[in-house]
Amino acid sequence: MANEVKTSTDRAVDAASIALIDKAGCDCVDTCFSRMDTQKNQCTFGTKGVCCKICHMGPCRITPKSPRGVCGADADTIVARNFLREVSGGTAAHSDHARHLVLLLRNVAQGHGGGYEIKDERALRYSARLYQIEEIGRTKEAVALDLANLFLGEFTSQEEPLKTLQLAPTKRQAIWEKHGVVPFGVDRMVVEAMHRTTMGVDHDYRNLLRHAFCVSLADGWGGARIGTIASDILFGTPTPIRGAANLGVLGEKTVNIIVHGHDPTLSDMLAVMVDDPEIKAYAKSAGAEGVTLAGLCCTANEILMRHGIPVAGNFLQQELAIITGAVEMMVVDVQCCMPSLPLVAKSYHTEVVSTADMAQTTGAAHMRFDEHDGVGSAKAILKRAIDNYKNRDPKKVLIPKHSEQMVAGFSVEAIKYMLGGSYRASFRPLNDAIMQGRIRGVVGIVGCNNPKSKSDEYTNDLTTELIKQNVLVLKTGCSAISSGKRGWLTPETALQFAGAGLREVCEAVGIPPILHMGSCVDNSRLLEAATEIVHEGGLGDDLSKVPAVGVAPEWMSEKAIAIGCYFVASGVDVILGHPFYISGSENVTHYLNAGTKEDFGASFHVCDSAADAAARCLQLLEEKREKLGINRKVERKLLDMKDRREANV
Ligand code: SF4
Ligand code: MSK
Repeated sequence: MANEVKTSTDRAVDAASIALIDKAGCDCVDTCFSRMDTQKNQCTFGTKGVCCKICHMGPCRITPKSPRGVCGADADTIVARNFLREVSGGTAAHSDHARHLVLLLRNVAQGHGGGYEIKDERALRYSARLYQIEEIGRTKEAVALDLANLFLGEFTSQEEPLKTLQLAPTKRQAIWEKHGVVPFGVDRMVVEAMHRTTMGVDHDYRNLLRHAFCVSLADGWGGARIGTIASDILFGTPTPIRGAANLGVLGEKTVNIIVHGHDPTLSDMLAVMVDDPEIKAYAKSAGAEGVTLAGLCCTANEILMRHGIPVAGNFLQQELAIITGAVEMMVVDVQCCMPSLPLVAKSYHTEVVSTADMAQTTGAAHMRFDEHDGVGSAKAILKRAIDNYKNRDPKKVLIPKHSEQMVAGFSVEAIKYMLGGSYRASFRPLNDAIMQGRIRGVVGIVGCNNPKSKSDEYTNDLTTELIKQNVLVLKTGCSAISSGKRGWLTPETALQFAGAGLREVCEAVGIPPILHMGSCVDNSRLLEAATEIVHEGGLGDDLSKVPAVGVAPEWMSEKAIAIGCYFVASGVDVILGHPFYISGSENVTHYLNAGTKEDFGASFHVCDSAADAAARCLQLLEEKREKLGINRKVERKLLDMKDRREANV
């Protein structure tokens, strides 16, 4: 397989990507696709998870002939240690993102918000009540300060369980207690993971995996959830909004600026300042018709959900965006930004600008984003991009014509509102539709793309099959962008492919059968939605009973591993399009793919095709429906004469 010559149509399904992969070839520019080929056969020790370089007696690799490392660690220990470190990496990423937002919330509350404000006071007061913070009769700043301080305590708490866990159904909290996975402060959990996995500490694979689930809960029911709450307060809780997706959103005659990464702080300010008269005039004076701001990856999702800013693409399109030759600046913040971007940019006029001190790349210009002067920082970045417009070389420009309309912004609040209106906002109609069988269940499709497989193909095929089978699909991250690029995130388009029951419900309430719920951090919204379903009643008293499944078809990031773990620990089965690096340990593999079912009521499943994943989703949903007793079939009985006489027919 590795030596097969791949064409652009083997790499991606969307026409814009295909055209630009071809252009990269013509322009002699390396991309992740060509580098994937250069990597050839990837390391089998790494793939199995049996390579250890935790101490300098190693690196050690486990083989049948050398079943233990120099220190005596076996495959179980090494695989479990590596896995825990990956979960911790993902948790750290989501949670550090959240910490920045909480610090900004505190600054705003203290009156030095640098142009930021509390946009959603209702969300602030609602969240305060969730955490038993008195809000009636107090200013929003006072409430925000208490909430921000409480959130900061969620990171630093030493022996107090996370308060945010209490947002989960009580039965689930008891399961976490029983299995010893209740996390203390996020920071402590991640530090402890690093301690446990250093040489000579925790060697019991079960104990290591237990901590992996504990750390992941500090993410999903800690850092990630806090990140979403803080974003909603600062930037507004998303409501359905129209946007567009794919590289065709770039302008021929406008200054094109792409924001890429995850942090909404800078991108939200850029989204506001791009409409500033001073910036518009500056662009005109540079000979452009205006400025097109577009997003990539989850930064895109954040500003799409709140401002309708168009999405240039998902993860594997970041280099392709530069290859259009029409991007004046790519502004990167944190996470998922490839270090290759400045190398690709060398062949064009694009300037790659890093903005976070903790995330710099060789070859990129660094313009530190100062949150205390958000307006000033944003204007400086925009003006520098406009200054670069004169350097665009028309001979190098290829903007594909492809982009599709989409609707995003389905926060839990928005879904509730759509289902019940402002007076009776609730999940009741959804629960009823699931109980009646018009909707078979809910599947969350999340995560990245990965050049190991054809970009977007698995995700799109799975989505198609599920909605056909009357399954409501919730999406986040780059997976949501896949559907957007396909044009399937509007009620008009996807409904024609939905099964009759799903279509009927979606038409009645006016929602698409595929709901874009936000960024990777917003996977916490999926858990929030599942919790609403439990609280609404009729579909079990715990998350593990709800007919719901999570799928990460084309995942690549450690963050996806953390997300998968907190879904499983929450009782939601997770299907992976390709496996974790754990196959070197039968025990670890067995525990994650089966053993967790006993502990948490859910496990991981690996399905290497969309068809298999769809079949497994449906099987898991039907099993849950059976257990709930909502698959009751009306027995058809042929009446004999006696029955007829008794029935007086
Ligand atoms: Fe080798 Fe053990 Fe050191 Fe790992 S911790 S590198 S297995 S000696
Ligand atoms: S951006 S983690 S590639 S979803 Fe959230 Fe996309 Fe995956 Fe990054």
